[in-house]
Amino acid sequence: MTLTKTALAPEVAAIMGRLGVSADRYTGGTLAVTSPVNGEKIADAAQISSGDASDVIAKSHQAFLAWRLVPAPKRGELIRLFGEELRAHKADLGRLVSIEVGKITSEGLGEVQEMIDICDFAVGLSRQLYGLTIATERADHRMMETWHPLGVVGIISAFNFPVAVWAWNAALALVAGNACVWKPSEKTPLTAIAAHAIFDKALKRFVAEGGQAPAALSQLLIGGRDVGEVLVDDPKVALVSATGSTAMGRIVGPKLAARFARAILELGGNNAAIVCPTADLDLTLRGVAFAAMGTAGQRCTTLRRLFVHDSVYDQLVPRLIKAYGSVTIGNPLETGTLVGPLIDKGSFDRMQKALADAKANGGTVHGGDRVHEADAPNAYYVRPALVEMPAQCGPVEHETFAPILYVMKYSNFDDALELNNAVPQGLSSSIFTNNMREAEAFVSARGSDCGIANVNIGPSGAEIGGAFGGEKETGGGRESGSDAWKGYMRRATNTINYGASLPLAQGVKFDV
Ligand code: UN1
Repeated sequence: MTLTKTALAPEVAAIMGRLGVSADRYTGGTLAVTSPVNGEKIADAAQISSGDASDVIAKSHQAFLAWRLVPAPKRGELIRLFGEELRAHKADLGRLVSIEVGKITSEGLGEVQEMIDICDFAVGLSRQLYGLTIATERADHRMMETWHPLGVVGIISAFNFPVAVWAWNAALALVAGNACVWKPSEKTPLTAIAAHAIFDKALKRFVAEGGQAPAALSQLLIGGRDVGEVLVDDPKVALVSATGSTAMGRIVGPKLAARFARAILELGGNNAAIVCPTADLDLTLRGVAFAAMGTAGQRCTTLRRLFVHDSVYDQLVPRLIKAYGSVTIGNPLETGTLVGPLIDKGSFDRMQKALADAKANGGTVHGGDRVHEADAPNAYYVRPALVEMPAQCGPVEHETFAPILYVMKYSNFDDALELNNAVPQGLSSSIFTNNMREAEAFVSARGSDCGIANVNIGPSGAEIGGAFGGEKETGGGRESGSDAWKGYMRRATNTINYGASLPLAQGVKFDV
């Protein structure tokens, strides 16, 4: 390990320089940024005041009024260029994600790939913002629906996907004809500044090629909670898409509802997998290991609860415990590392508290201890924890954003289904089985109640083509693929009379 010897601040400056970001954006500001890789301070980002944030939103609204008039396929051209710029700068942005968040190299790059993928999707979508033509009961009439741009879209993103989740929202919102204002996590301003600089390159090219795009089309607010509140409360913001904890959603959701604004909420997950008697245990082992330990347990889709049939428990669980004991934990910038650091001390403390609670509830804890402390006293590396629990109780019912996998035995399939659904969260879920009846039941109406239900794949690592989101305390929002774009547009129903008489619906007579 060479954690303390890894000087990251100069590398951050070099990356920012290549992306054309001026140093005053990330030095001399009031928001200290620390890398979880070694606990080193890597930047002091400049923050915006809440008063200035209101001005940004007002400018964004002006930008929306112009952008909504640009034909959607032309709007798509801007996103095509954004995808090109992301491809050109993938290595730098991916590396910065690894430095600022502690993701291993392939996951840092994967995050940028997810941005590229959503750009490709949005470009195609820009020619497919279809409405229906609907049969009308009246002669010489036509009824149709049209989809129009909505307004200013506020995007609040979390530290764990510091740039991809913004891109999911921004790419769709922009082809839909909206303007965007982005408030990233206070823990990840650098990747936000960098990603936005890449977007600005695309915007410049678009304008240079004759495209009509206002400069304030997409804006970035680096600041604290007060700035997020401005975004949530401003009547000019038509939709807020917020990713984060359920606690955050409980504050943001009612505020938006009170002013009848739209909300897309992506909140906590507490994702489970059921391992059935017929499961391919080699595949299950790999699926569980990635879903539970990948990204150091810091995905909202991370596998947190595992229900193993008692007939295969003794074959699978000892192998899993072995994998937990041997997984490579360390510097995420080094090849071969599979588990990087937790984001900060708060995260480590919450993990230790959950493990103590699990023990108090009769759990047997494997792993979970801090590692590399001597080498990097200000960074928080942990061995992922596998906890054998006697029942689904105590900390198992809560989301702890750390690599803890609670493992429980079951003997009856319907009981396992019930346990899958018996938590307040409803994001992602999965089943490992080769029994067609179990697989189909799991994805049926009586099966998993989550927004994502997978078969023979863990709950994490979703592609952009599907709608992403979950039910219950997860918030109900959908982002990314499928028809999630409809959440970023307003629908108008139009009835057009091309005849000379005026028949009223439902046979109503009103002759004056
Ligand atoms: C998140 O953790 O905030 O399904 C999003 C996945 C990713 C997205 C996760 N594609 O793991």
